[in-house]
Amino acid sequence: SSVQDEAVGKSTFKECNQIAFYRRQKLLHPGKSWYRALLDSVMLSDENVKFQIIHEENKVLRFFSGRYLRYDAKYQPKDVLTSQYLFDNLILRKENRLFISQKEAGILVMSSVNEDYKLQVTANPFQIELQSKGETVLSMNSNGLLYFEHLQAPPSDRKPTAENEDAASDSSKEEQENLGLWQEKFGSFLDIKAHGPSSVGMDISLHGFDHVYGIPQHTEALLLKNTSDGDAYRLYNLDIFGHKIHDKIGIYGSVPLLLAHKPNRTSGIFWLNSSETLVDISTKAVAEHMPSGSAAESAKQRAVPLTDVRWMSESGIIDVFLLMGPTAFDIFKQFAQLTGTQALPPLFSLGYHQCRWNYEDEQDVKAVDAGFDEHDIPYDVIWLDIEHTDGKRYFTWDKKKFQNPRKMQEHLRKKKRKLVVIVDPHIKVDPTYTLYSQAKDKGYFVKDRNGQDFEGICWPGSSCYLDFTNPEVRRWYGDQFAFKTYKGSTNILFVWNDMNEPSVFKGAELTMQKDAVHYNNWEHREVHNLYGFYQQMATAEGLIRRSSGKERPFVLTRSFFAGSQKYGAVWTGDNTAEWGYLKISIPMLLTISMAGISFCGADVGGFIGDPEPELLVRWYQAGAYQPFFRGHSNMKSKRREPWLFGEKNTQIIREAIRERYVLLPYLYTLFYRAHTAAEPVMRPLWIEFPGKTETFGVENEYMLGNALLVHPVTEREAKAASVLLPGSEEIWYDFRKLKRMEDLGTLKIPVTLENIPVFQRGGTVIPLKTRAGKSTEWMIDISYELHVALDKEACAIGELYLDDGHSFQYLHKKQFLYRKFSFYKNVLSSSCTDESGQYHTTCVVERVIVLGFGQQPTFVTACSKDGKEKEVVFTYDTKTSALTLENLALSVDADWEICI
Ligand code: MIG
Repeated sequence: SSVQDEAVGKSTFKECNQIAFYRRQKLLHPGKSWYRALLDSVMLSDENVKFQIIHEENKVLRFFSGRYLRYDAKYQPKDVLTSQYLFDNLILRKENRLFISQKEAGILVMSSVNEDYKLQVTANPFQIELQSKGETVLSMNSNGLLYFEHLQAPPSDRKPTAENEDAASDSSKEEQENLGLWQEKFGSFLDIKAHGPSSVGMDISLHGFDHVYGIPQHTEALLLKNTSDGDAYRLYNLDIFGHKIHDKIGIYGSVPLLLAHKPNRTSGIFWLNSSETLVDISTKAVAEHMPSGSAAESAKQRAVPLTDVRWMSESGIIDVFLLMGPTAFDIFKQFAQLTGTQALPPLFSLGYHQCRWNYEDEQDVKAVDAGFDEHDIPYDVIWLDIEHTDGKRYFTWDKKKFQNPRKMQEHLRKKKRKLVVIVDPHIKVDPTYTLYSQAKDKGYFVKDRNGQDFEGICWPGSSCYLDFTNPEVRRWYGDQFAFKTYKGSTNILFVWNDMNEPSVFKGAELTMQKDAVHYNNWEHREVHNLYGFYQQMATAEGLIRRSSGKERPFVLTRSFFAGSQKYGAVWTGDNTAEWGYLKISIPMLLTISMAGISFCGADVGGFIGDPEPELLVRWYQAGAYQPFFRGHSNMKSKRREPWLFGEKNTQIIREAIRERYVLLPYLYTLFYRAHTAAEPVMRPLWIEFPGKTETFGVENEYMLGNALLVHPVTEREAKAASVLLPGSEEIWYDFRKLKRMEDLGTLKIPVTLENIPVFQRGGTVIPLKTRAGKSTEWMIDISYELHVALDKEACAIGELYLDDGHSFQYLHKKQFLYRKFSFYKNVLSSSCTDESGQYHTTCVVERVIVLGFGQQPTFVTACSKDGKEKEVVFTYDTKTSALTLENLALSVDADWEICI
């Protein structure tokens, strides 16, 4: 209707119903599938199972193979996966090799050798059911929504060119237009589909599950909501300035990984597709689903939840990974086997980052840097936004404002601090700009549908976009970071990739035309969600190469995809300085973390607007306990360095940042675990308490590792916070007062502006520094303190990971320490967790605080493994039951015991 057409013109971003492939797929209603499996065609090899399926109407045959329906001529995002041996990691693990256990009319059952898994294929309609130990976990195509548009030749009367776009006259053509098979309009934008319709889709049912999570990035709640028609979760990387809260439109980054949880099991679905994707979710109660033929089948049925997830992608293949868990930590490992683990960040990048659009010039940088020292606030990195460049030509400097960038960096280096500069993917069209002219000559830009370099407007004005999907372009781009090439750069300079959705001002939905053309002739629509992933990959690899492979890179990206964790950090983009954005940042970061990207954060203070001082304070307190910790503000926002809001607020912010620095040994250890074992650093409560249903929807607090529960205050003038301390068998301790909490469950905890509620879980040991320093590098020699929080059995266990904090020596030379601290029968012992690692440090454990220690001890001794024994000075606080052991001077890199 004309009303609708007007709406299209007015709004910049699409509603689902304005997306043609969505409308096409929605014509297919749940019911009997058109697909039938030809079970006689089954071929079972060591690595996969293959058979054919046929579409009953158009008789198109396809292969179904172990994990995917494959049509080779379509785009597959290969670089996302880290391993060639995909089959090891999927439904069909090698040790679970399948054999055909049952074959009868219309049904084929394959079992794993140990009978843990069964895969039941029903021929007509085609359906697959996955069972684990007799329990149906997942089923595919049970609603018959398997959808596959196969490549076809354009109708001869309608060659896809812009010229005949107005030619459509008869009604069938109009209908065609509405389906958007060969072209699609949005406002004044025309998308021509040179290869015609290529959409794919499928439904997957999760049996017994009504809690689902994941598929970032949206400004939405932790628990995925049921979608209604026209309101699907959208995975399409977009630059939405001032995005709204509680919206299912896609922003900046996408990870098509969904997790489902019930008390005894977590399952995952990874829908590996980099084109625009929509996800419908519907949870309902159904009669309990029993594996057919099971004895329980005839038993009385009860109502159980079922969640249907319908995936719809504009293009590509169906390449879906069913992650079997059965725990959330198993899912994280399985997903990491596919897409890699979090890169181990250089230690400095876990410190505090001070950013603004913009720090104006060298004097400004020096003054802000000095401000931190003057006010005795630790920080590690100062950032330069786009204004530092010569006319938004990245890799250059504004010669007036930054006359001597090297000198400025030498100044920062002496202060043991770093610099991060922004490097965006759009390249100013300017023949005198070497980067542009080289890329142009080499043909490194994305092309438009007519084969010319795609031109869009961005910060520099008319711009071209590097084609990062091309490995040669990535190589060349990475080489631009070489010290020789990037004039004025030094090895304390690191990089921020922004605008890489990519953002194109005046483009359809402010991004690149889908019919733009990349490397190997792939259309942009195929790779859209990977554009930022590839830029960050190129940048990170470039930074590694500039150090001849020695140093860890740091690259922050705004746009991301599955696997981006391998290349650095992400942040949540342009949030607003309002309380609601602080609040939503928690589920947003938790969702990103569950999707494999541990190194994430939100702009502290809120990017757009001016936070009231109280909000800024609360945001610092939250950010201090989140993985990536950066204060940032918009060009139009007032200055907001931490000391600009009066003595009291400065004091509180200083304290929050110091707490962060003191906590770094623990945080760094968590990152090592994220790096080696794919455990998210920031985790929703339910992951730590998978059996406790009351935790499943909690999104106003979270766990940092397994030991700390953090409850940011997100309300103005809060006098109390309603905190859930989960687990009936747990003991929780106030992290600052060191006092055991009397009660469990949901508690009203009084709060002041001074800090936010943080609790340590009984049974854990947290390594800390005894005090903060000016930056991480100033803290290398500062001694350690252990917080040993006892559980019901008066036991505790924890770890410390340590290395040089910046190089790859931990990997190549095994130069690291991985220590374990355990408290058992009144003995605290320090031992080695990984004998293969060695790293010498003169650092000592200075102090140990045992929380929840039953009674005043009479005598405490410390003995090192070489037999030296000494008496330990201690104090015991009867009010809190905290036992403090002082002046220990026990080597961090040696075994020892403290006997109480
Ligand atoms: O549209 O480079 O999200 O952090 O300061 C604004 C300027 C472009 C968006 C980023 C923001 C950054 C800003 N950029």
